[in-house]
Amino acid sequence: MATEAFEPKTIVVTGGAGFIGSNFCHWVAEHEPGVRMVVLDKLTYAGNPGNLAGIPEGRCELVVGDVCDAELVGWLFEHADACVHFAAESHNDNSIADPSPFLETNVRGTYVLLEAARKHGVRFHHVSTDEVYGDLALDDPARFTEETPYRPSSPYSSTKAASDLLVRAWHRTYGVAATISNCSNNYGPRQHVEKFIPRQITNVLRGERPKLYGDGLNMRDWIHVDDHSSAVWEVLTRGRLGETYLIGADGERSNVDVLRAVLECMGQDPGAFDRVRDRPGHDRRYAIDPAKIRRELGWRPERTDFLAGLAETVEWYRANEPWWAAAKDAAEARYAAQGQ
Ligand code: NAD
Ligand code: TDX
Repeated sequence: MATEAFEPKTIVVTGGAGFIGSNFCHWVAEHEPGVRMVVLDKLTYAGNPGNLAGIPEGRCELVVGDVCDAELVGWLFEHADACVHFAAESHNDNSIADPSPFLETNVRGTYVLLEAARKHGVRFHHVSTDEVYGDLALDDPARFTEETPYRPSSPYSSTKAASDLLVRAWHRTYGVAATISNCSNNYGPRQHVEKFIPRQITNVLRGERPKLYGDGLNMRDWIHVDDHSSAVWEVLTRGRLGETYLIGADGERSNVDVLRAVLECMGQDPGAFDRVRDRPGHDRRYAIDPAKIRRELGWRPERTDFLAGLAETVEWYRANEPWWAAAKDAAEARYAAQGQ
């Protein structure tokens, strides 16, 4: 059963200027009034300081820096009691084009943070992905559980798997007070336009046709980012040390169904998309069995109406073109170079 609640006062949030990290900071600012956040973010192409706008003064400070910078990390950990580690290179297609920053940030960065957590006695929550378990066949009745063997497919997911294994080893060998969560595909506001749902929404907003990889029958298990935030908070504060918790919201859908839903939501013909070159090694299906986090921590997703969440997300991108316009040009230039 869950240990006594841990009540952090100051949390280092790595990658807090990215999609999920910034939504987590907004969630904590709203739900946990006694907590102060220090965001450590390198502001890569995926980080945007504007993502933290609107969080009240004094609740969240941004430190621009690299999780691989041991001196900086050590200094921040001296003044914190917990770290929630979101920072990563997070996009599969980029990892296929150039794996090197994935090794550096996802593996070495996690190592640097773990060493600092060990030295300073900081509680460490590692945010990971269901992709470490590889993929399932479309007709497989199984879903991933905490016992599923690791079988990552892409440079991205293999570096996330490596980082998970480091966390497990640092807990067992050095007693670092660590937990891990592996979540399914997130959607919601502030997601980078390189990712599937925002890429298609912004294509339609620009009068361009959405792009579907391969046959589009690949399944992803969608969760609203706010539900991911509440689950991470539960694991950080009430999870058992050394344990892994899978986070999912029973949201399996094929890519082609999601794409048709985006088009319909935006008043377009649901067949108005292009099929493009498939992703090399493209995982077929991800699916999470969230029984453990529900049973042990009583966590439940609240944003389970996918079409309502999608409609809100479309409205967010419609209202925030200045946020995404430049990133869109750069992402589409990368896709064009890859034939996608
Ligand atoms: P993102 O790419 O939107 O954001 C990553 C953030 O990390 C950016 O702000 C970037 O500037 C920062 N960053 C990158 N390298 C850094 C470094 N060396 N030092 C400091 N900061 C650095 O990613 P996201 O989609 O928000 O994902 C966040 C985390 O959640 C990742 O660990 C990812 O593996 C995991 N995850 C994502 C999903 C998903 O659906 N997006 C699902 C499950 C798990
Ligand atoms: O233009 C596209 N067309 C398309 O068909 C893009 C960008 C993607 N796709 C497909 C590929 C995937 O099957 O859509 C699906 C979702 O793609 P991504 O948004 O790139 O996500 P995915 O590869 O599933 O990984 C995501 O979920 C797990 C996150 O990017 C990871 O960080 C997270 O770990």
